[in-house]
Amino acid sequence: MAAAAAVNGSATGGDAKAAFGRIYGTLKEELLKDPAFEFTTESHQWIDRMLDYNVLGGKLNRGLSVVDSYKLLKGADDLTEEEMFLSSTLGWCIEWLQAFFLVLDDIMDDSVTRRGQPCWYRVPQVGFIAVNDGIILRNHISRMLRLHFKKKPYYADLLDLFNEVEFKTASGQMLDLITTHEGEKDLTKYNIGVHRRIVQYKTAYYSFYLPVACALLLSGENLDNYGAVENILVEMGTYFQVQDDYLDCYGEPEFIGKIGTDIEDYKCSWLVVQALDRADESQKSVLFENYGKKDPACVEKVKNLYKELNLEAVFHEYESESYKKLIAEIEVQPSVAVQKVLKSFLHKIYKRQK
Ligand code: GPP
Ligand code: MG
Ligand code: MG
Ligand code: MG
Repeated sequence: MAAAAAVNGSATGGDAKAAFGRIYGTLKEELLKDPAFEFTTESHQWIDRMLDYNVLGGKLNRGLSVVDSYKLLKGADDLTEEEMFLSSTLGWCIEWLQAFFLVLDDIMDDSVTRRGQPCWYRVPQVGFIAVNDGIILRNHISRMLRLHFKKKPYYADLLDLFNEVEFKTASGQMLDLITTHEGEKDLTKYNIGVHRRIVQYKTAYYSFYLPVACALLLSGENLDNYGAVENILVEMGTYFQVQDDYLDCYGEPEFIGKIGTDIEDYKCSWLVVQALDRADESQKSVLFENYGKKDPACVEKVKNLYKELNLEAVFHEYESESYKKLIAEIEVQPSVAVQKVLKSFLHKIYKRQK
């Protein structure tokens, strides 16, 4: 494979993150030479800048997890150059998917910053072109899969996996958005069941199930045999989105790279659900009057109520309970390699600060 030969250095040992990073350069170069499109200088520069701006700058947890999971399933730290290239390419496909979702999510959530810089649609000269860039990012995934996996026996399963996960995510995003719709705004509808449904679909499948499912397909496994693993990963993803909801309010914007908007956006956040559960009548009326308003004084009143209800402590309790439950579920899995994959993923996110 031409591209595999272009990977610098050995894929075995060494700095896995650096090797993963080098493969980004190879994939970008291939996309910028895509024979299906005749690039002008301007379009070449646009895509180059758009990719660096939106695909890079994150934690790369999802992408690197494909490589890590594949190594654990194989039971060896040493991958051949081709295995390293293919697992990294699938990892980057997930990072591209994440970039696609984030570019569009930031428009829908009216967000300001992402990964420490203005959201792409807020960059002068970008604006609504960001919508088309999102579509391009999504199509790049199909291009990369076609170029590197078309001859593989699991190609159809890979395409099906990405399609299914994308559908679930867009459906979760729809649930997230329609609960906040003008005319539908009703805090009494928010409860832990509604929250769970939203986050399971909008976050858990693409962030947790997808990386492990990619590693399983690459290892020649049939995903139909991994229903229990899927359930655990969806649980883990639910916990991850609760952390995201917590950090939206309590994370330092300079540190997490984004400014929270959940209170202003009337989101069915885990925090508001916990507040509704614990509030007395007068505290509830503070929520009804102030939740979902852009006015910073209203946002402050909601945050003060969260403090009064001690939601930080409620979250820390939830966090350690979730961890214990997940570990218990993982430890009854029959395959030790699968247990390692799941534990490694959990340890990447437990008590994360960003
Ligand atoms: C995270 O929600 C969910 C997504 C990024 C999925 C978006 C799906 C689309 C089909 C566009 P979030 O709004 O809480 O994330 P963040 O806090 O990072 O903005
Ligand atoms: Mg958002
Ligand atoms: Mg959102
Ligand atoms: Mg969020």
